[in-house]
Amino acid sequence: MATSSTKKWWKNAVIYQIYPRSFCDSNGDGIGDIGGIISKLHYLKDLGVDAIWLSPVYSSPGYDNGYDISDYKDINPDFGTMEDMERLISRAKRLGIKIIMDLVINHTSDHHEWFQKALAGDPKYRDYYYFREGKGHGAPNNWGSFFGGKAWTKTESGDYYLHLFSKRQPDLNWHNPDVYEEITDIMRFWLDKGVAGFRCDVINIIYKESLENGIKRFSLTGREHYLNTEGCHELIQRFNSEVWSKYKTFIVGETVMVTPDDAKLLSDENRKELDAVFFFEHMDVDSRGIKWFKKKYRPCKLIRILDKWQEALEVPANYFENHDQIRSVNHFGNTGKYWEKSAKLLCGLNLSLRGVPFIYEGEEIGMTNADFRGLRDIKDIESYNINQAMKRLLFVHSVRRKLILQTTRDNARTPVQWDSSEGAGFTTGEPWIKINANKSYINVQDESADENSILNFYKKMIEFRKNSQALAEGNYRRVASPNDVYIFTRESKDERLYIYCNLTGFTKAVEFYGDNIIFGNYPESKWEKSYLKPYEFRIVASNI
Ligand code: ISL
Ligand code: CA
Repeated sequence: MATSSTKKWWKNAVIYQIYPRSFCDSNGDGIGDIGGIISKLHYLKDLGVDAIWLSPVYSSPGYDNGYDISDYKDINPDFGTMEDMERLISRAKRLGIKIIMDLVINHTSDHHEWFQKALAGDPKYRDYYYFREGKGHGAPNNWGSFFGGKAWTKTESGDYYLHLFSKRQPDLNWHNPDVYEEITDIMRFWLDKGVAGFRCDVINIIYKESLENGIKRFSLTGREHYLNTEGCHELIQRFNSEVWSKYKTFIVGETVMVTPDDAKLLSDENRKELDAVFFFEHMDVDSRGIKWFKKKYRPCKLIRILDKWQEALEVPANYFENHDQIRSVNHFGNTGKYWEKSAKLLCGLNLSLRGVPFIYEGEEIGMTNADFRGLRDIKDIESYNINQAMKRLLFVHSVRRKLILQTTRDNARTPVQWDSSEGAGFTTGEPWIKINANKSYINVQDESADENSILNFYKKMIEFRKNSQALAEGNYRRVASPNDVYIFTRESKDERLYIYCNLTGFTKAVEFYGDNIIFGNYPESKWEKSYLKPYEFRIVASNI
């Protein structure tokens, strides 16, 4: 058992994700920036967050909003300067808030100096990437890209380069020791500046074992050659022993397509790889293999998935939203009559599960999916590429429109609604992406003033979690899940809590355990012991 002095700082942390482009604009150019983040640090402090995961702010041409980095040691001028970044780190530190940077090392931008030199024929830099001759009339292999289409693009000189994402994001060759030196140097650069760790983008696919053809699949042909490879585990272990362990870091991996077994290997404390991982199974609860094709969401399935991951991992990274997913009230809750209740329920659930909870900007006020008028309002490169792919497959416009609008990542990328003014308090200029008209009633200003708002529920729930040993470090046990109701306990040495989550819009009869309702989104239900109201969340204390 770790004593309080050796205990890792992040074990009981609540982490808030900022997507800088959409958070707060300080200079009226319509793009969120570092100055905007600094201006909201007190807001975050007041909310109770311990750390910020900052989506990329590095230099970038912005084809994938910063997930295409052209200089890892500089800041995108849209977001500010290196001085602004240093100011953010030190101001946050003064408030006791840590900064976790996003680290995108599967690929760089095609504008990165390394790739430019490679294209110009410099052999040193060609070996930083995967350049290969085509086979017959086509690409070197049959791999598919995450964003639809092929994973190879032909260069002017006739050969091809590999990109698992867009053609603007060439994959780095992790077989090359120079790449290792460059990237670990970049990690040290930021850790020396005082950042507290990294969220490692698609970290479990960086090491390609071979470039052979993959088994033909409906999506992501080729993945067996790069998913969770032995070489990837070895690389992460080296990052850990040679760099991360020298600082008090928190490293969370974005690990795509992981199973609980893969995740255990990647985040087992004894293996010294990652501290925690993001899994995706619950995000895909309503998808038919490919996220663009949806099926009906069933709460009992969500419960089964969450329970499985709670059992499998000691410290899962828990989340219901991020910049790649639709808003959680649309996904798992209700945007009509039960908007407020369901947003509070999701808050309660996220913050009661075992692990490290992540809150995504705007989630704390119950922001909803975008109200785009059509495909023309969408900016995301993934949506653009999928639209092209669907066109090639002869999908008609109305179908493409429907499928893309309901799932586009831009649903989570509309500006944070700070107030009900025209620019939503986000900008005084023309926003880079459409602001949701529901800013009129979903906004920080109004919710701050309302004691019963979603925002204040978040504050209370974070505070509750902070003061509860059972929630912070207790064990987890599922009690039952009758009729789409999730009931589990969190228990520490001298505290046992029963957590009740009604994940439906109907009243549900439940068996009642414990003695005393101590927290919930229906404060008046104290006496209704055997029923849960629609989307009711309650915490019940019990004597041990
Ligand atoms: O968006 C997705 C599912 O909804 C994923 O396929 C996503 O592309 C995948 O999780 C990887 O995401 C990360 O890397 C991408 C970047 O576009 C995402 O924003 C980032 O979170 C490439 O760097
Ligand atoms: Ca700006």
